[in-house]
Amino acid sequence: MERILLTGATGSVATFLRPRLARPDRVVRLLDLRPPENVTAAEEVVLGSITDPQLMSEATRDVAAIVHLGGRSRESDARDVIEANIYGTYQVLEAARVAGISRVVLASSNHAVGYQPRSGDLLAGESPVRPDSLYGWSKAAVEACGRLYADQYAMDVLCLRIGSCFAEPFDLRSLAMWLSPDDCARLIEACLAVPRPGFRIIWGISRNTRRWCSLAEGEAIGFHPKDDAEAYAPALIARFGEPDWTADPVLNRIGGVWCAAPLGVPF
Ligand code: 15L
Repeated sequence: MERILLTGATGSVATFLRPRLARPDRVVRLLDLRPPENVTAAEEVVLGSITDPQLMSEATRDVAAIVHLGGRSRESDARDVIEANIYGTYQVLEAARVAGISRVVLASSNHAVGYQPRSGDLLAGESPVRPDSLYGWSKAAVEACGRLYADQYAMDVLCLRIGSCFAEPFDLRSLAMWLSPDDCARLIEACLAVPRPGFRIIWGISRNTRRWCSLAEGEAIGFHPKDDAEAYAPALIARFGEPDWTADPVLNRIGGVWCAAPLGVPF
């Protein structure tokens, strides 16, 4: 029986993933500050903070791999993102090392490179960090900490620059950045299955016709997304108008509206 530790288990991405990660030969251990709902017989619950080393040592017992989605998922003040995302990810990686867990999947974000202008070329998975927010900076630090553990301890650390993971695309930007819940699960399964990947940075987006980011790094580990936001384009364009990908300040950078928001202010 394979046991996977899923942090941030009550968050929206984990909620999409839980039923999709269920396998007859797998137990998913759910870690969160708040109790998850509708826990199945194939799930276990650990309540507490990823920043608590004692709790992390219990949570990582008999675990084969960690999918780390916990921490802040939006802009917040500096102390908050440093504690939850940077220190929290360090504790996850350190607990993994101590427990002998060699595979960790880290939720990074498109906001680690949010200031990258959209161009004709698809943005590579490992494009240089260019955060658009304190949150984006914390995700750049998450990636750097993952690289440190991969280099120093030969761990397999896969950082996912997740786009917009929602049930459906909901605005013009998400025609490019959508990650469907099914493709998100495909991405996690590929990260868990690929033999000895070392350190990777991979875009978490679907096979969107209007995508700005490369799928090559994902395909290299066996992630073959199937969904395409284009199916929603007619309705979204009817609602919001034809996208202007070059002049519109929300649409000409990867991070969209996050680039124009004040730093450290939750929105
Ligand atoms: C993220 O990183 C956030 O966690 C999520 O809430 C969305 O805002 C997403 O990026 C996005 O860019 O749509």
